[in-house]
Amino acid sequence: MTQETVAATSEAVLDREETISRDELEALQLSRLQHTVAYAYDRVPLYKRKFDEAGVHPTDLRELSDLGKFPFTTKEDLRLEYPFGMFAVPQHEVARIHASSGTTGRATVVGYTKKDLADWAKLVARSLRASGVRPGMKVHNAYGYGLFTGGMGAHAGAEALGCTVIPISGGQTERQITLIQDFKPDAILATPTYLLTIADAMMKQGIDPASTSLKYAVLGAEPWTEEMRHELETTMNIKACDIYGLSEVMGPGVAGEAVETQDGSHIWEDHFRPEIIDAFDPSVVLGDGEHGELVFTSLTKEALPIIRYRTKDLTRLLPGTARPAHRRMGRITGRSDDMIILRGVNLFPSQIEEIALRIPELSPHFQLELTRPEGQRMDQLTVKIERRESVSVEGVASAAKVLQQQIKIHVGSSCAVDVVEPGSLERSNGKLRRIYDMRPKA
Ligand code: DLL
Repeated sequence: MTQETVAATSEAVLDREETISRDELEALQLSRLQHTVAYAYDRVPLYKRKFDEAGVHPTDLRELSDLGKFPFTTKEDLRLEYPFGMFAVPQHEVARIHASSGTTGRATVVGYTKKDLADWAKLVARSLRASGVRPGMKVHNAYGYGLFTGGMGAHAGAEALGCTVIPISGGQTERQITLIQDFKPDAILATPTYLLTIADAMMKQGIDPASTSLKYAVLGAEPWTEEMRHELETTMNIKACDIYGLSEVMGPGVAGEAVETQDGSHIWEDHFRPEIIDAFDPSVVLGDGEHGELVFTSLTKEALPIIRYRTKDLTRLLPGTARPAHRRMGRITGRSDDMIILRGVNLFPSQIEEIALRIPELSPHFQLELTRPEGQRMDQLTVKIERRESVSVEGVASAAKVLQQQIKIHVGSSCAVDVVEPGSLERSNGKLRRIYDMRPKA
């Protein structure tokens, strides 16, 4: 059978939990939740202490809404319990460890039992399948391998689905292109900005990115917009879907997007119970459709059960579509700690991406610089953005003005726009840094 027939003929066989009713799913959530809070209380001293301090006991969880009585867990808790204080199983039962890079403080360490790894692989497989990937396909995995959960998490999921995995990791862009040309993968897994780097490098080599064998991309690990989806889909002639996750909750595959609807990632609610809270008043749990901070409780994890983890990701919950029982998450606007407050106006890099990509002369390569000019009390935002290769230097003067005006209209803040030469801004190998804060430290 050729690759084309694999893609065209194999109908997706869904997990039973993907097709159950909302009532059945909520009953499953309740029993798993009751088990998880009791398990965490009995096995992790931090949870026992926090529950006791808040005056709640696992037996208080009688219905799903009772979860709101339980205390939150934060990244700070994981840091304070560094390295293994939050593990609920003895070390010999921990089959794998991952960790955050720790560039902004102590690393956060997470662990998995063999069963956790199997569940994780199943959920990544489910996400990839939802996004169009099928058993038998070749999958080029450009998420970084190592302590970051992206590479190995995506790898195990693609293997579990029955794909042929090409474990290239992030970086070495020239080599990525050679292997895409030679191995002819059907799908690519990468951060959206790294896929952009690859497409860009192809064009520089005179290769049309739309001419490769790639048909699907499953992208995540950083915020991206509908405009970026459109950019990547048209440049590369692919279908691009979202995959979401975070190491503290599991890794990639907490939620995944269906290729037939492309309307946001379905949260796999048989394994995670999501809530949206008011980021400024966390005691308020918001209803579906309302914007706020996403909070997760794990329902099946053994090594690191996580209760009401504050992700800092800002989004909203929407009803399920392609998988009706599982709610979707809206696109992540940004993280509450990535929000720029510029002269009283809140701003996220994704808003700039959305606006810039609607201006044909401007490329998706941009960065935001925050400065406080000498002797001034006001902060200054400069959007540095590359012009498209096809547009002349003279042709971009008006585009810069349009960007400035559109930011003023849609975001409400004044900024400077500096259109720079193609290829002059830093490219990503994984998660791209968009914000450069050069303001003097207080
Ligand atoms: O980035 C896990 C992952 C790997 C997800 C590969 C998808 C693909 P962390 O390094 O712990 O884990 O970073 C988690 O990245 O809280 C979000 O802020 C952001 N993030 C992850 N996926 C998305 C997405 C991995 N699809 C943090 N859209 C999260 C927007 C995302 N932001």
